[in-house]
Amino acid sequence: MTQLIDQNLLKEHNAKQEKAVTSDYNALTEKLDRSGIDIGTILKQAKQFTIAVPSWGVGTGGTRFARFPMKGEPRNIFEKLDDCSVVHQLSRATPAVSLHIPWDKPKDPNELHQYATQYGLHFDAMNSNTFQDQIGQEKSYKFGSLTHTDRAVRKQAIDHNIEVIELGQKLGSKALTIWVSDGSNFPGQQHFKNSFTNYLESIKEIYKRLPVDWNILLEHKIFEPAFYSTVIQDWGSSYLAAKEVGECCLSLVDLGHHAPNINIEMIVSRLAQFGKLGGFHFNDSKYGDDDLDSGSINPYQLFLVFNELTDIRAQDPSYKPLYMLDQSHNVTDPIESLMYSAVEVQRAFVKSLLVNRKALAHYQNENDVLMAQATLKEAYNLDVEVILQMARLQGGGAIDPVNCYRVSGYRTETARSRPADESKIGSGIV
Ligand code: PSV
Ligand code: MN
Repeated sequence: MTQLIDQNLLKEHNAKQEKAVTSDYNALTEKLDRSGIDIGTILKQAKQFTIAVPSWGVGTGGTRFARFPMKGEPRNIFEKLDDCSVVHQLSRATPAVSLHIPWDKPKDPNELHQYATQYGLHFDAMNSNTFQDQIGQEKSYKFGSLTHTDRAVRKQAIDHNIEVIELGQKLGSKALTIWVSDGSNFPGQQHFKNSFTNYLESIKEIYKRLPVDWNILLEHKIFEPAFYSTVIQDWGSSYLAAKEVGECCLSLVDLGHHAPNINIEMIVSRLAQFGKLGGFHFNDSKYGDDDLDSGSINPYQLFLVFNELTDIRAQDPSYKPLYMLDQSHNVTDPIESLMYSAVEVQRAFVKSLLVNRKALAHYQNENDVLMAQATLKEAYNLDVEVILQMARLQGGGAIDPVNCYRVSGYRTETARSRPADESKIGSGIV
């Protein structure tokens, strides 16, 4: 296995903290034991937790106003995979990468597959892109793609999605995530019913070409770039479409794609109850689709989402929606943000395992409101840092991934070996 961070450096880094971690772990073992919780079972699940990183997340993001690229950022999909491998090597939580096509379209899929395999990485859901035009593209997506009024534009977008599936098959992926920005900026611009009908027809065409062991994940988003109406604006539209299209068509929840104050954990519960929750894009937000780092604004919400997922898995342990980070790292080193965020999501997951579900059910049934909310808070307030540290230590990662990464000098080295691509300085997310 190829590893870009020197193993000796990693060992030295861990050796300095191992004693303290072991002592903290023993203390937490005793504490949890008093509540009848076996820390070993929690640790095992923490070690099994994985979340995919988006290939575009290792580049510096930006807004429509500007992008401030950092030195040493990746210039192609191979360099992106190098960075993803570092995120996984130190966090041990991110063995999968989600590709965006055509941004990451390889000349030779086999070569890309092998390149990922040498790092122990595999490919998660494939993402299609019909929200921007590509050089040389015949029809424009300015007025929509899968929902366009012109059948020829819809066909071009359908063909693109089929091409993405075919590429994904060569790379070992098992899902296609479709987010379309189709919508309108003015009342009257678009016929609501016709555009949704076109969407359904288009997804059905793509679905016909879906391999039997694949899923299509429909991603909704309330607004942007369409500011008056968006065809797949909410989980209701997503659910209706997924139900209409077929069993392997599911909904995907991107945390940042909802109106402020919306109860996302309840959306999670609803979609899962009816067998339609297929995956997540994790990030955080303050105002809209801010694409801030997961858990940086509202970690309690993240915990409540996992509380629902753990509740569902208590009934069906085989249930496992796809987890992916989808963030825009505008002012941090993307590698640091991705490691930190993967750990934040893992933390929310681990805390959700500590909820006393029997007690919660009892308080809910008795309408003991205060104690019901206190039961959730009790788990949330527990400091599980040492479980996460131990999971990484035992899994061969770094006790403190960000610190270890900084000491390694990886970014200084890429800043030297990857001279800046001046053409990428404009605005935009990648
Ligand atoms: C749209 O805002 C989105 O969340 C979709 O998942 C896209 O594929 C991704 O962002 C692009 O960054
Ligand atoms: Mn997303």
